[in-house]
Amino acid sequence: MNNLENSALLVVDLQVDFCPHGALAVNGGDEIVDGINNLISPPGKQFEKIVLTADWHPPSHISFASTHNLEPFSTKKVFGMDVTLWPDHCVEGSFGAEFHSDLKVEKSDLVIRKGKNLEMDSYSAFFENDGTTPTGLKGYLTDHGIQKVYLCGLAFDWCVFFSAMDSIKHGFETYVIMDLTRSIDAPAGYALEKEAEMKQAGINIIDSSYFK
Ligand code: VGL
Ligand code: ZN
Repeated sequence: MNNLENSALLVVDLQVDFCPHGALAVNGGDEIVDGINNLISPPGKQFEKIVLTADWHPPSHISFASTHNLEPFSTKKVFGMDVTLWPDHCVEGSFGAEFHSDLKVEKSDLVIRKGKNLEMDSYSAFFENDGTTPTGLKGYLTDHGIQKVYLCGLAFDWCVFFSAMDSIKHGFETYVIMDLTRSIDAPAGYALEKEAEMKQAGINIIDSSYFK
């Protein structure tokens, strides 16, 4: 096992709505749960901190297509910015907002809920989409001396991508565990572009075999 001192595992949005049959289902979203559980409670050395994020929106959230009477996956200018509109998903307190029932939630140190602001989405686990409103995750990690962040979860090309980009931008050595993520990939090829951007930014793309 690699040295996991000063390392945190960030499990992004492993929720019912992002798994098959969910409101914003990501292909194969449920296939990564066992592998993530193996990292959450391995027999040997463990991550210093395990953080789960939950996408958590109020009803009529600005990111919902239904709020604007538009089609899911269309875009709209909101306060001068093009935003992607989604099916209603991860509504606060709903079944779809719950973590996948097999996820070892009990082993986690912190749960960050994001996207709670009615007027602004938050793809990143660190900052809302204005890039400046903090979720508190950065403070938590630095308070605990975390230097390395390992990301997995859903979706690779949205919330994992933005979280990883913020992680490296704020000085954490950053790793994305590729086989423990899945992509929305709409339009096709989008996920590959995001992967290239991450590599360009200095993010390490690894596989869970790295921890063997
Ligand atoms: C996500 C779209 C909308 C994600 C969340 O978790 O990747 N994507 N909300
Ligand atoms: Zn969302």
